[in-house]
Amino acid sequence: MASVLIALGGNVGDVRATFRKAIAHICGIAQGALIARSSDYATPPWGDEAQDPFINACVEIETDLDPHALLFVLQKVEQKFGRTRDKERRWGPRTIDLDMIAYDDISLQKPDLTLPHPRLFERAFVLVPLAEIAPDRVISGIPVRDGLASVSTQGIERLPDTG
Ligand code: PH2
Ligand code: MG
Ligand code: MG
Repeated sequence: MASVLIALGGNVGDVRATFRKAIAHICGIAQGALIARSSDYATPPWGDEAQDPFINACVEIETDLDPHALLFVLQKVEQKFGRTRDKERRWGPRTIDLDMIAYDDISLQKPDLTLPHPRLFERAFVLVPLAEIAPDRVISGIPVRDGLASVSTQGIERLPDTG
């Protein structure tokens, strides 16, 4: 089984409910096991500031699917929960975005998938939830906790558990 880290983000609709359902779907379709799930965080919009705040979280799953098969699953789940890529602007509002951050220690540069995620260490909204579940994981030679220490986490707030 491969250990895969996935970042979740969204700012349209009941994002926390969407996350719960999406995680269950991912594990079901990918015949994966949910190993860890971070808290949900409210995060200031990055890239395009003229939009609502996002909610972000990260999960670790184990799966036998290869990276491209898992990418296909993530895209299917995004669509199921209302993602409409053709109508979106870059960095703009979305119901759910599912990004593969790391797949074991695999490095991959394909037009549709780069592993590890190339912009991970610029994004506090990924590093904060990721450091909650995988602080010691080394990605692109950098421990996640060190990556987190080198970004500003201003405006990011952990949301209370919904039970
Ligand atoms: N996703 C984006 C653009 N900006 N900002 C935050 N805080 N969180 C996101 O997940 C996010 C974003 C497009 O994928
Ligand atoms: Mg993204
Ligand atoms: Mg994405």
